[in-house]
Amino acid sequence: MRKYSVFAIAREAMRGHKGWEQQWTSPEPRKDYEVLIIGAGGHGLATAYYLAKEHGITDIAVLEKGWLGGGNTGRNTTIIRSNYLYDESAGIYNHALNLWDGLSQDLNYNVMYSPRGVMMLAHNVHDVQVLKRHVHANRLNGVPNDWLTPEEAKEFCPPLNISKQARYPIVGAALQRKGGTARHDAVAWGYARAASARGVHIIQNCEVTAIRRSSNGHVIGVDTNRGPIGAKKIGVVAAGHTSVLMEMAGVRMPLESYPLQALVSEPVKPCFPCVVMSNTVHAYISQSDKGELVIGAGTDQYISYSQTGGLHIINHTLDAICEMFPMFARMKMLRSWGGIVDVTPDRSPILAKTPVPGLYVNCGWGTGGFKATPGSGNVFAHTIANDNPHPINAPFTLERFRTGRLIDEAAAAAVAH
Ligand code: FAD
Ligand code: PYC
Repeated sequence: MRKYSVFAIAREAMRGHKGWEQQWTSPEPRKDYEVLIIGAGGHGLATAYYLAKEHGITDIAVLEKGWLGGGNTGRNTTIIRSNYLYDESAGIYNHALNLWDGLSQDLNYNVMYSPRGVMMLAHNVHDVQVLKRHVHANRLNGVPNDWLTPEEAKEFCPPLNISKQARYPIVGAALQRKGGTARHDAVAWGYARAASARGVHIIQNCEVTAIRRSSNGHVIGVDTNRGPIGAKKIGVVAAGHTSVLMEMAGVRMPLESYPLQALVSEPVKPCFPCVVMSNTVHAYISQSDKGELVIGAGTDQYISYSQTGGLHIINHTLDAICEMFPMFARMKMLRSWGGIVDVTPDRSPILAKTPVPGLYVNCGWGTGGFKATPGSGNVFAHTIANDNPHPINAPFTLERFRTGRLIDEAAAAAVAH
């Protein structure tokens, strides 16, 4: 694979950009692989990349029913932070944050990670207590998080309305300065390109319709709309459709799938310097490098596999945005869309072996898995390669819903509560 560099850009500029290669190859599926990953979202592609890079396993196919990155990876509002409550979460989300730091260099692909600060607003005494508890817990785990007065919050984010007459008054805020955003498509494309360069097969338009097992229960492969494909190990990384796939192997998952929506405005000049989230009123906002305001809502209140949500949900979010940032009241919204998020009872993910030998699952990221993409792929690759979890994902088992050893992140999961 040719390296992207300033010299490559200059060379291509001189010859009309005719020499660029395909970013990843699209091979026909082989009969058998050592590892199959189901789902070419960020987590599945990152898993394949780290399997190849860190564990020397390159006989891998990533099977995707649609197009690469077309699931939640390409539909999210790209917020990155690690300000969760429990030690286990600090472990995994900080592992991801550390990897975001050098990801563009590692992949030789600009993922546009922008640590511009994520500020979470408190509107009432309960919010203050919850957010301060998070600030203290984060600091104990070495995760810098600052408590701000309303005036300090406004200084950090000038468009914020801190009037005491506001319908949602701001009474304080928690600020993780190292939080921010990255370009979601670039994350999927960067991992796909780097995995493909190491020999991984990325097979799009290939829907898995069955998971096949031998008489002793071990996985032996899958059926797809492009024929059967054999494998020694299978990783299911299918976000909102995880339950459907796991059912094919006879495993019932503790997951509910909900629509979650987002929308973008017409582009405007840079005016919004950070990311702001208000969990109480279900609204979050940042500005993309193109200038669009990127706005997200809460989950719909009903379970569904339809990638669209209720209009009243985004209406409520826009009401809240206009209340908190009155200067946006006359902006026009350009596009809205939905994704299907996979929510666990404790709002923490599952990255684990399963009761089926050779079958592994990475799911339950719900409304908040984009931020975890590099860390999740990294430790899930370890789990598949060693048939044993990495110490960082060891607590995120499937069994915890039987034993009761939950990691309850409902408050930190922000929109998934
Ligand atoms: P996906 O990207 O969904 O990939 C799973 C893939 O599996 C899909 O491409 C799908 O087509 C494929 N698949 C499913 N079934 C099959 C099958 N039978 N055969 C083959 N392939 C199959 N997280 C954050 O951290 N920050 C945010 O700001 C944020 N905002 C969000 C906003 C919205 C509107 C949504 C919907 C989500 C948001 N999230 C956010 C959550 C985040 O997007 C997800 O947790 C994350 O992208 C999940 O990545 P993934 O790779 O596991 O899943
Ligand atoms: O988990 O940070 C998050 C998030 C923001 C918007 C949706 N999820």
